[in-house]
Formats: sequence, structure tokens, C-alpha cells
Amino acid sequence: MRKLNVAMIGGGFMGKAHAMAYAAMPMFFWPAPAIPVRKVVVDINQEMADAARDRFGFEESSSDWKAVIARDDIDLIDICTPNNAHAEIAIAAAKAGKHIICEKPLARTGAEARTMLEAVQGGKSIHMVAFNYRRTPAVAFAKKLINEGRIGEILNFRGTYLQDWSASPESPLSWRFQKSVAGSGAVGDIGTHVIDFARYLVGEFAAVNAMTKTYVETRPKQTGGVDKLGVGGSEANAERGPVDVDDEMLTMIRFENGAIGSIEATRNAYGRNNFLTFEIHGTKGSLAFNYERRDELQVMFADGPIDARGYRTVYTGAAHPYGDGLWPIPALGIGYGETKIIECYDLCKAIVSGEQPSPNFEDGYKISLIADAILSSGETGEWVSLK
Ligand code: 4PW
Repeated sequence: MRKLNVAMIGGGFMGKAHAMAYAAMPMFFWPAPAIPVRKVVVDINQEMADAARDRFGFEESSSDWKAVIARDDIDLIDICTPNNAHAEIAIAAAKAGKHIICEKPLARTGAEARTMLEAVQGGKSIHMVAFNYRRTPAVAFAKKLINEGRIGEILNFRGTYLQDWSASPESPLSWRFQKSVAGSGAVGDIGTHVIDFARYLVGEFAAVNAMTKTYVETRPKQTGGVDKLGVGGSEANAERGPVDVDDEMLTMIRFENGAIGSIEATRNAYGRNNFLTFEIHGTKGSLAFNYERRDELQVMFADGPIDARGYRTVYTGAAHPYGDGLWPIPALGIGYGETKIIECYDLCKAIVSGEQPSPNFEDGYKISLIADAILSSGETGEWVSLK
């Protein structure tokens, strides 16, 4: 069975998710399309790289990503760094002819994303952006129902991504709140996941009209490099630094196919943990999904009996997308880990077949352009065209 030697750059929170997926994928999807080998993990210094090697089961560790990309025995470069490092690493990996998976968002801006797309165009690299949530079986099932016409023509899309891990003003000033590193705040960090849902399920954006807002103007400077997502990470009475990104986005959408919609995303929503949702209404029915209840898809087909109208819950299992590799009984529980395992499965299939997966760098570029448009509209209050 083909083996794929993986070099993972970045051993933090997303590195853990990706490393777990490389180890577990063949256990779920057997025979696996290929066996990922956790060959080298790279981090910002050798001590952190050694710790990631030991923790995540890699054979080697390094603090020199350029040397690792130059190795002939590496097949796949996995970028799990903060956003400001994505472009340089991905462009070098493309030039070296490596396959690439890059964490989302692809880049800090559309212009930066374009340089990454141009680097892979015309080459043989398989490239993917890790918008993992579309691979939740319930979301993939929604896509199947839409493709089959089960809800008819889509009229509208309503998406949210609400979290509260940074609602406290004492949540540290991590890289996610620094424009030079992240590119933007809620828009790029979590809004892009909903944009990916909307493009995947409804279609291309024609225009957006948005509001953006920063609620917390300063945060305590973070101690240490680890991205704690709001829990701890800063000393009591630490010096505070300025926040120069958005905490909230709220946008209207015109889709190219005539549908309309909205997206709201913020990390300042006390009471909401990972409240990633969509609701789609069509001419023959509706679909609704809430990631916090990710085994479930709410479906309503308008041709049902009038005295039984309403949403009903479908629990995903063996009869649904990816069901042949996951758990045998519906509602046994799909987790964040399973979405990354499925992502790894589809990436390995793509590398073996040579067929580009989605979302790839072109999707990542289009999503970055939409994020730019939302930020621009948030400044002007005007509609911004994507055409
Ligand atoms: O991509 C997002 C991250 O930036 C994830 O969906 C969750 O929110 C987990 O961490 C952050």
C-alpha cells in the first residue's frame, strides 16, 4: 500500500488535530487510499519540535522548514502555522513539487492568497485548504440532498458561527487579534468557515453588504507562544496591547444564482461555544444544521402530509456520506476529530488519484476575496461586488 511521508509545520492545536488524523485515518477507511507516515514535525525551535515529535508520534523533528521542504523523501507538506506563515511555506512547497494541505484561512488577504494559487497552478501538486466542517457527514448529506433536488431551488441561506472563548476582555492578545499575523479577526478565523458552507451548498457570491465591529479594543499581552484560544495565556495585570481586527461580522449576500442570504460570525457571543449553523430554504423544502449537534440534520420536505409538517431529525450513520468508514450506528457520535480524519481521507484519495480535491487553493482564494469584500463593506457600508 502506498505510503505518504508527511512533514507537518506547526505543532500546536491544529497540529494535534492533523497528527491524530494521519494516525487514525487507515483505522476508519480501510483499505486506505494511502498510509500517511508522520515523518517530520517542524516548530519554531528545536525544543518545541522535539516535544511535538514525541507527543504526536513523528519520526523526526526540525526547526528548519526550508530544509524539510527540500528533502526528496517528503511527499506532503501540512501547514499548521499562524496565517502569516502560510504563503511563504506553501509557495516553497509548490516550487519543490510537494502536495500541500494548508490550514484555513488560506491567507491573510485575497492578494496573498493569489500568490499561493499562482504557485500551484500548472504544477502537479495536490492542494487543499482545511475547511474541515463541510466534511461533517450531516453537511455532506445536506449537499447530497440539494444536488438531488430534494429541497428544490434554493431561495436563501442563513449561516452563523458564534463562539465565546474571547468574549472576556481578559482573554489574551493572541496572534488571532493581530492583523499583521492573522489578517483579520472573526471574518478570517471563523467567518470563512461559513463562507465555505455557503459556496459549497448554495454557490458563488455575487455581492456582499456587511457590518464589522471591534468590541474589545485592548487585550493583555500573551505569555508564551501557544495559542490558548482565550483560556489563560496571560499573566495577571499583564501589559495590554491594541486589537486591530474585527470581533464581529454581519453580512448580507447576493448569490450569482439569485439566492440571497446572511452570515454572522463573532467570538464574543457568551453562551455560544462552537455554534456553527446553517439553514437553507428552497422551493420544495428546507435543511438546518447546528455543528453543536453535528450527528443531526434537520430536514423538511414540503411534499409531506399537511398534518405532519415540520422539521424532522436525521441522525447520520452508515447510510450517509463517509458512513462506510465511520461508526456503524447513527448518533454514536461524530466529533471534531472525525471531520479531520475524513479530510485526511479525501486528501490521500486525491493525491493517489491525481484529482484535485475541494476546497483547494482556488476555493481558498475565492473565500479570501469574499473576506476582503466583507471587510471593505464593513468600512464603507456599501455593497461590494465579487464579480
Ligand atoms: O477554525 C476555527 C479556529 O480558528 C475552528 O473552527 C475553531 O475556532 C477552533 O479554533 C478556532
